[in-house]
Amino acid sequence: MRIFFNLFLSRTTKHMKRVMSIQDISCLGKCSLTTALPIISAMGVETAIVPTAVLSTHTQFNDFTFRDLTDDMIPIREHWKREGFIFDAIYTGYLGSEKQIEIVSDYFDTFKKENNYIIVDPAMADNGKLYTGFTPDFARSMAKLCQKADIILPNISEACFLLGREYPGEEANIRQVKELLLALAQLGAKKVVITGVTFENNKFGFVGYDTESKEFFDYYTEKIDTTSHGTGDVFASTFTGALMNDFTVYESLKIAADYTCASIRNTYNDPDAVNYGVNFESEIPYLLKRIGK
Ligand code: PXL
Repeated sequence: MRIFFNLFLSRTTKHMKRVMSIQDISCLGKCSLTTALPIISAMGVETAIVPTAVLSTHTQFNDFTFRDLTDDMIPIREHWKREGFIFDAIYTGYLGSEKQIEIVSDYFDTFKKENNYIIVDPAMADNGKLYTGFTPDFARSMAKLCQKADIILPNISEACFLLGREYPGEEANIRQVKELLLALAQLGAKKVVITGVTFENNKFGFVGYDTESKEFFDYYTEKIDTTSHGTGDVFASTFTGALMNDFTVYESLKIAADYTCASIRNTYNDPDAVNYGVNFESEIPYLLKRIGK
């Protein structure tokens, strides 16, 4: 009877996936871990976190505080290794220093498995400019980290800094974007995706390249005429959550694009919206419907 019951259970309940997310906590500002945790958890996926720093706000504000947690990163890894924890994905975002990138690279070596995903969002630049505190050397270290990823998710600015290239502007044409993708593929990740690209006819979306099939892929949503912070983190978190819900990489990217667009639209239509992040919270019911939950 017990065996029968267990067999029945194993067919009806799927094992809960576990993601490790390594990035900072910006206490106020709706980005990095305060975006990844709610989105991935809402999608039904356990989210273990490695906080790399605690900031009073993200770095688009003036006078933010910054407590560096580098010294905690190695002991956390060692403890998790001793416990034998297994992760279905490791998703990294904003990292505070070259030293932290080195430690994250060791996390990848420790926790990489045959069938888990390493997702690197090299969150470090926007509109052709590196975020406060970052240097071209930091971007070069980030490029080395990308080598170990299954999927990288830079925007156009980040792609250019990873490659040490001139920034062509957010309205780069498709030929320029494809050329950037082929150069990014040389860094070593299996799939490379440039997010937040804008083309004529109000198109806004992503273009990617799969180094195994040697194929490009893309997808666009409506372009909403506003500037928004934190959308890269909403996109990467949703992508990770969708992948953990067994959608393909391409489907997961489309779900991420649709939810990011819905969050931007909601913010645009909200007269009381804050300008330091998007209303992703209000669109969580839409996201769950979109993934069939
Ligand atoms: O959303 C990217 C991000 C994450 N973390 C911190 C940031 C930013 C963007 O500015 O400053 C601390």
